[in-house]
Amino acid sequence: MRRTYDVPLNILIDLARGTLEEFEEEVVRRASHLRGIFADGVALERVIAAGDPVVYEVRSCTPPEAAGHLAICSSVIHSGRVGLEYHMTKGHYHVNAASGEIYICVRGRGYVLLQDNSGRTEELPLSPGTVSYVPPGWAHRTVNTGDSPLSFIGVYPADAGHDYGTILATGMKRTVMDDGGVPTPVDVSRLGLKQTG
Ligand code: S6P
Ligand code: ZN
Repeated sequence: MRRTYDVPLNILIDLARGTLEEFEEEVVRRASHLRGIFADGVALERVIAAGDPVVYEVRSCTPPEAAGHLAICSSVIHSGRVGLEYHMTKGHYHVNAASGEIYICVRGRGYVLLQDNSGRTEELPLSPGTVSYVPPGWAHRTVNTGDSPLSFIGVYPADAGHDYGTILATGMKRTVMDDGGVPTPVDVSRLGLKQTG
């Protein structure tokens, strides 16, 4: 039965996996959905040709997209690399710029990369138990730098909306690269590669 979210309710999380057990929507993003996201477009095409792996999966509870309601989602980013970068999400601003978000990391290691439209950037390390606060107006992208899945729960205003176009058009300033075996936040320009897509 579809939940209407007009009465109090519990939603179960599988704490071993870091995923919602009950949800209304699921999105699966493969490498081929992520053209234009990674700095090394040639490396991305190689990954797609080698089997087009699932990079991340998002499960969402979808209360009405109205002021006052809160949306809840779980994200699992599988371990993997594209060139010198690690598997990561598309990244987005919220359409309603007054909407922040919190991420509660359940499993794995990584970073949430943030930037605002005045040029400020921030990288917050993720590990089980970190609660990352995304203020209104900050774009956010999540990167799995470990050898196992990175899982986190997100909570945000249900009427936030998702703007992917701005990040696709402008890119994000910062990424995380494998620098001699150490996941290191760097300016994307440091990679000196062309994106495709
Ligand atoms: C939603 C929240 C997350 C992301 C998910 C995938 O506001 O930030 O649920 O949607 O981690 O990232 P993206 O950038 O593909 O939506
Ligand atoms: Zn968000």
